[in-house]
Amino acid sequence: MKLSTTIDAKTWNSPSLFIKSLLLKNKAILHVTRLFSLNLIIAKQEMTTLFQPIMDVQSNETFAFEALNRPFQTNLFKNPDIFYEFVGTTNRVFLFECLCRNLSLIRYDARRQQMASNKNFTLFINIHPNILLDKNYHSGETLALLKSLNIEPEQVVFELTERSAVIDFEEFSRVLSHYRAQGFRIAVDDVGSGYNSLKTLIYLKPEFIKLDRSLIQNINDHPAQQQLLTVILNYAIQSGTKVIAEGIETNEEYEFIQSAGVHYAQGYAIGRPAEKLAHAKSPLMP
Ligand SMILES: [Ca+2]
Repeated sequence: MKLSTTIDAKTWNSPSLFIKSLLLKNKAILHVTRLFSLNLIIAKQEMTTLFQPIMDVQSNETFAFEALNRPFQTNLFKNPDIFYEFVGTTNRVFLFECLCRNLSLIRYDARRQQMASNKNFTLFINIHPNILLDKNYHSGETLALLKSLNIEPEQVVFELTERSAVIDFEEFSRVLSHYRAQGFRIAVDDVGSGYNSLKTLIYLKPEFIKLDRSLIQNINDHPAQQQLLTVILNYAIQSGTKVIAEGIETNEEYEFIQSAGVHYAQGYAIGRPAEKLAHAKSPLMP
């Protein structure tokens, strides 16, 4: 974004043009300040990594953790969504994603060493679909890091959000098969929140479907959400895909998805994101 420092005569004489030009200037200043802040965050690795448990609904055991990377508190980004949206508009996406992936793996390894039972859980890592398409990402860097941490690729699931548009599905599914050949698995995130869910699922054939919170919220009271869940579950069962219900916050939601046959659950009622690896707990257990 180019930052102009002069205001011409025409703009001075028109109040609305003047205000518009001031707003544009403020926007440009905010962008540059945020970019500076992002560069610092990357350089100093100022990110906290939290782990939220995912529970096997049938056995009530912790099945996996999702790694969530959050920037240290900063006034420039009110919440992580605003931060991540901003990162997506910059040319630092690749660098930033690589940092987050490395932090997630290294910190996961450190935390599991601290557990009494050093169990090898599955680890879900959020990743921007475009990163997997980037030629530079094809290097064996991830595999080398995993090897040094003694984590098998089979334990890692790349979680792709469908909010980021996948334009060329055929090219993308070819790239995914490259990662699958190395042992990685794929989850599609936020299913049920957008319009391209079914297309995404059919082309990408993920091993896991993560149902969006908007589909789960008060599902016990909403027949339309229940019907959509049935459609997705039937598809999942036929295609050998496992379904994870995200955003479980009440006992009623949990009971409903359990009796519907959903495989896994995640949400505040099961376990909040935490710096340590804290086990999932069924909300129905005392
Ligand atoms: Ca996610």
